[in-house]
Amino acid sequence: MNSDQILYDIKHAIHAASSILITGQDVPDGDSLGSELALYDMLWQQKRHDKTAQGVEIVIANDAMPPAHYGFFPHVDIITPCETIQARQFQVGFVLDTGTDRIGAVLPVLKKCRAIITIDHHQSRAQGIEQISWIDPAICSVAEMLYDFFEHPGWNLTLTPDIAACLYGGMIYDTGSFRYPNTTAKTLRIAAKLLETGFDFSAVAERLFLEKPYSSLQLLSAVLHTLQRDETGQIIWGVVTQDMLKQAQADIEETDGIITHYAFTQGVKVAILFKETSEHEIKISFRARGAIDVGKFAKALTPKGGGHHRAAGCTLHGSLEQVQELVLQALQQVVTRKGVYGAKNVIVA
Ligand SMILES: [Mn+2]
Repeated sequence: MNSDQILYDIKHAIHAASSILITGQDVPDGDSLGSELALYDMLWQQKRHDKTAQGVEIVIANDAMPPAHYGFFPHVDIITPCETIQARQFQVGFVLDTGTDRIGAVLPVLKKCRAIITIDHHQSRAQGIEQISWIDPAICSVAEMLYDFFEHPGWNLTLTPDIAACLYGGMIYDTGSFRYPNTTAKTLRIAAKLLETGFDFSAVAERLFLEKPYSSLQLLSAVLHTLQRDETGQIIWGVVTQDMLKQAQADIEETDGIITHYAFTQGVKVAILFKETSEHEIKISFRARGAIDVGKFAKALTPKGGGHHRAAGCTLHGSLEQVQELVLQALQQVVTRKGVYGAKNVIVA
């Protein structure tokens, strides 16, 4: 089904709905959050235009509340804590920027919805319970996908500066400020349209990428001290332990973006950050340059892993040492193109 028809279907699905849930990644990133907030305003606009807004409730809820550094997004305070909606029922549920397998404690609430709609640009998320899914891995961000609603004949929407700020935040988050190869000419044309609304785009970029609490810099410094490379210099990795977080007085969310500080080291094909989220749970981020598809690699490690060709992640259980050894050995096979690990093929791009 083409996106033109899907947008009509989505409009039809929300028309009669008097309660709508919007969710996304368990811990929302810049694209997930910006897209949720933009969609919230868009749905209200459409419902008001259609005169079906009377008595309607629209709720945004994620497994975790947005990390504090996203506090600059317009109306971010409307987000509802997940605990408070557990007993609730919504008619329509949107899942943005992830699959239904990555929304944590919102899943039981979502499952009660009469219609589930996914809008996503990841390649490898589990699907199955949606009535409508619009998945396009060729598009850089869900924020960019949402812009299509503004140009669609079935929708009557006005691009406000607040919506533009949310979409712009999502787009620059997922394209590294239009530097990654997922950026297209269309991405930049959309960004230009967003800028025309007059929102303070340099403030959005500053708050997303530059401004950091002192604790984040302490943590960054500690992680850079843990960096190691394999013999070939093609794999680089760093670690975050619970002790390091305590020492830096930092939250786990403050690890966001640290990997980009070393992912572009000369000669490196894959960068990894191992994060000890609890004693036996290690969250792993991957960044790749070149042919290796870390999205496929993460999924080969564990079915819940995945992401994009160049940026992906997964969670494994075990001690930091065990998980590091397993991942590094598997990746070594891929980098040296031997290509197999254990009984299972680990994908070579
Ligand atoms: Mn995204």
